[in-house]
Amino acid sequence: MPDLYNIAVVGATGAVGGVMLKLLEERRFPVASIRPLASARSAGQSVPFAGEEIEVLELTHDSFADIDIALFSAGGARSKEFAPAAVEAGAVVIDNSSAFRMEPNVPLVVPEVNPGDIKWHEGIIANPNCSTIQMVVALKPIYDAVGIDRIIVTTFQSVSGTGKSAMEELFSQSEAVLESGEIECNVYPHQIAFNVLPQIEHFHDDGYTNEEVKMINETRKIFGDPQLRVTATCARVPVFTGHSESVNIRTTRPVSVEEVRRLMLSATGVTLVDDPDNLIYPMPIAAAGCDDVMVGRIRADESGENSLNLWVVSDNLRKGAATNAVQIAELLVGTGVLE
Ligand code: 25A
Ligand code: L14
Repeated sequence: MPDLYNIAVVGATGAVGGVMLKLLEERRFPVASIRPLASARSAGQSVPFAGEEIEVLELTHDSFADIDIALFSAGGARSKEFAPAAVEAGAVVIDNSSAFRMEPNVPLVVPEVNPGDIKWHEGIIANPNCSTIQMVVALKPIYDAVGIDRIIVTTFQSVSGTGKSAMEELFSQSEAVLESGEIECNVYPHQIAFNVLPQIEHFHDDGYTNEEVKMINETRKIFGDPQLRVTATCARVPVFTGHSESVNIRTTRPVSVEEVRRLMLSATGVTLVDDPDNLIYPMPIAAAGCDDVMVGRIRADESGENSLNLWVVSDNLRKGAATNAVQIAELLVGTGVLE
């Protein structure tokens, strides 16, 4: 096994790709070389890495010679087209898009929850949806210690999940509202500034949005529990970074709020932020820039048997995307699965 690895970042000029580069540096990943890849539009620009400016190259089928690990975050269509070429060239792909997540031969991994699943990869490991990741990190300790048989989740998702263009849209619409200017909608179907949209991605025939369907299916796959009852409502809110979630669970045996708090305190990747007397609870502006998932507002739901409510917040560009992908790369390297 080499000591240092050649890493490609596909979508290096995007919102998630930029954080991936930052995290490889921040977490001192054993990097031999970095190859930032993006569309022809961005080729020739440079991105910062470890005090240097590295030139962005155009993504082609020949981009992956000598690459050990390729981190993809340029949308599903690019992953479908280029991930097979990366695998063919001998790289392991960690894919942040939804392209391969539900493929039976592709592990869908959250290191705090199902690290062992990376072992059966055949070249591609999928990084789950941002909203799914933060929810399963928070629920894993309860799932293991107590058992969960039903999850009802409502999300309040920031615009950075859609990419830089959506962040620009929230900014320019906010300015337009405050200055009585013209509102332009290019990324979302309706105004997002000073509004809430109960739609993330397209609608399926049953009335659920694609984001809701992904949360349901991915949660079952990550827990390895196809019978788990899950329902989701996903909404977009005018927040730049950090997704919030109201999570209601029914456990398989009674559990006290105190016991859940203890589980959260000892869980990896979770910070308990739950002090209502001092008005302390998780919020996106506090979670942005952190790798942990913040959990608070833990309380019994007396309307149902063995039921609880939690409020879960995390930085969607970090744990929801780039941090999780880099942690998968660390697992690959640390456990020798790369060989
Ligand atoms: O297809 P999906 O799966 O639904 O994903 C859609 C988008 O969601 C983001 C990501 O946006 C993706 O493009 N995304 C995906 N998974 C995510 C996750 N888990 C996620 N976001 C959060 N969590 P993004 O803005 O973060 O990243 C876009 C990156 O993809 C590169 N890219 C796009 N097309 C490409 C390509 N790379 C190679 N080949 C292609 N054909 C893109 O690079 C960026 O790195 P870029 O060079 O195309 O864009 C550089 C800058 O240009 C701006 N821009 C984007 N589109 C246009 C544009 N400018 C002009 N015209 C455009 N049409 C952007 O601001 C970008 O930063
Ligand atoms: O990775 O917030 O499946 O618009 C697709 C929708 C990422 C977030 C995924 C959004 C998501 C994105």
